[in-house]
Amino acid sequence: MIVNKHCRALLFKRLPKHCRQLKYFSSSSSDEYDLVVIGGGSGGLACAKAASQLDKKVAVLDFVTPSTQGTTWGLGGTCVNVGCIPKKLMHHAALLGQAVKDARAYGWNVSDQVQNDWATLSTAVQSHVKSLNWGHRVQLHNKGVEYINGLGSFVDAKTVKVTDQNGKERHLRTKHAVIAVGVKPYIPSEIPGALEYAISSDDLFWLKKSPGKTLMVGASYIALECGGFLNGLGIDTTIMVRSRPLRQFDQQMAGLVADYMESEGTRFLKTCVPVSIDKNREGQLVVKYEDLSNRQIQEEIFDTVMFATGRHAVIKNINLEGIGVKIDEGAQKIIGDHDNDHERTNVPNIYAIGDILHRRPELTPVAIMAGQMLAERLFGGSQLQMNYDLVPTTVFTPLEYGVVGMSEEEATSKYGKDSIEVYHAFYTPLEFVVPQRKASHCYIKAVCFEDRVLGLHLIGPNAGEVIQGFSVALRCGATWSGISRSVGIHPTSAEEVVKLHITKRSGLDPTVTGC
Ligand code: FAD
Ligand code: NA7
Repeated sequence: MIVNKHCRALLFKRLPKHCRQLKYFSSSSSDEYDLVVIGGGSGGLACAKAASQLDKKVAVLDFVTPSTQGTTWGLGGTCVNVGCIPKKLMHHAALLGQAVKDARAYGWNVSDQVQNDWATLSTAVQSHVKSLNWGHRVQLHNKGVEYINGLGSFVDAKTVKVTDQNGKERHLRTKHAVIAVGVKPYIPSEIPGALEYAISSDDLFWLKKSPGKTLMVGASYIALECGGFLNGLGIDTTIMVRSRPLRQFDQQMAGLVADYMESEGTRFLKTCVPVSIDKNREGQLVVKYEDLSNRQIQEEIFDTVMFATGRHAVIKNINLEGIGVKIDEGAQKIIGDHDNDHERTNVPNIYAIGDILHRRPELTPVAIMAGQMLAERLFGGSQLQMNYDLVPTTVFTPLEYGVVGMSEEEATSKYGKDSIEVYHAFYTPLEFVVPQRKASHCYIKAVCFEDRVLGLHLIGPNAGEVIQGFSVALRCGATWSGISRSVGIHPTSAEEVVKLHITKRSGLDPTVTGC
């Protein structure tokens, strides 16, 4: 591990006593490894730990290149530092704001002046993230993985060069290498002022001050989630949509998610794109944007502009070309699936996992499971391959959208409109009734082909919790008749799934009434 003397002493002091007695930060005696993992995020850490548990000599390299605004963070990768974890905590903070409003109707004496304090929230979120950074270090140590805080690149297929932040180099010889370098936010550099003045999700969670009036550019899940919680925290939020929201998801569900956000006060600038960003004398951002429907250019002032315009791979600096690892030129991602192994590249001892692997879902549990299964295949005699089908996910917008399986569009294009059956319902979560919250966007649909459930979609509170259970059922082969003969748990939103009985084809009103 590369740390300066001062840091080493500091870190050592903060360790629990039993750990201090061990030779905690020793570097390895020789630089020959069974496995070197480049990238200490969700996938890389999981793979490194699993390999080490199988008694292999493992090193994991992690290096955070600062964001365009100079934000940097600790060990653990995107999910821990600038992704799932801070995002879900801020989403929860916004939900609490809604809960406080609802509480009045339930008899709580709550002031009308309830406000969120960004500094308190972000400090709490950051301190949790830092505890996770530390936890990862301790876990690596306990599992015997060598952590090296340096940038990895290939010298040849069996040699990885690590460069630390002071430019000091070290060469590691390894039997196997795993590339788990993830992807980074993409900000279109052709928009004048974008790189200079705009932030990305890499910065948002680390802002010390409230972002103030915010423009969110992009309309996929990161834009909607971040825009959703900002608005829920009481921040003036505008989302700029180039084509349509959540383009990669079921479009009926996407429409409901965005409509609900709009009805709750998030402003949507539809079919618009930014043209330029400039800073005025007061330090605010002057955004020129084009309305694509009438080609008119407009101008508006914001305190913060955030781009959530996709995430791109940054792999130029690891010398894949030099060692002949094939990438998809368009996506700049690594192509796997060699020799019937999903994560194997065309170079036999080199593998890729997580977001950097071409055509795989960019999700933490996917990266973790792929990493663990790879280690078990490499060193534990397993032959099991990661199954990338039926991966569930949730968009943590103010009304959450949980999904597993196909969208209605995908099912229609694969099986034909007449062959699929869509069961659906608009339902009212019981907790919405007392505060008279609008429930017109709480919706469930199951997309079926014969007795197979191809896709299950749910919009409503705790959608992620609900869909996780159903995704297990689908993975275990649950059929539509099996689900609809299951007994519900009353009164829950999840029971509405097992109660679905109205088909779209029937044209009957799908609104649930009564118990
Ligand atoms: P990462 O976690 O990105 O880790 C890669 C690591 O490698 C990084 O630390 C990087 O700095 C390091 N690195 C890069 N190059 C080098 C190099 N040459 N040498 C050394 N180190 C290097 N997923 C979910 O499942 N649920 C969610 O709710 C969710 N929310 C998200 C919200 C946001 C805002 C974002 C941005 C992402 C979210 N994701 C979510 C996606 C999730 O974070 C990623 O899918 C996951 O982190 C991918 O893991 P990984 O191991 O492939 O890469
Ligand atoms: P996505 O899913 O790639 O979506 C990018 C969004 O940004 C999408 O709404 C795009 O609109 C929009 N976009 C892209 N470029 C521009 C420009 N130049 N101007 C305006 N709008 C633009 O990115 P996310 O960051 O949300 O998610 C990253 C990944 O994480 C995603 O691939 C998931 O699989 C996991 P469009 O729809 O193309 O018109």
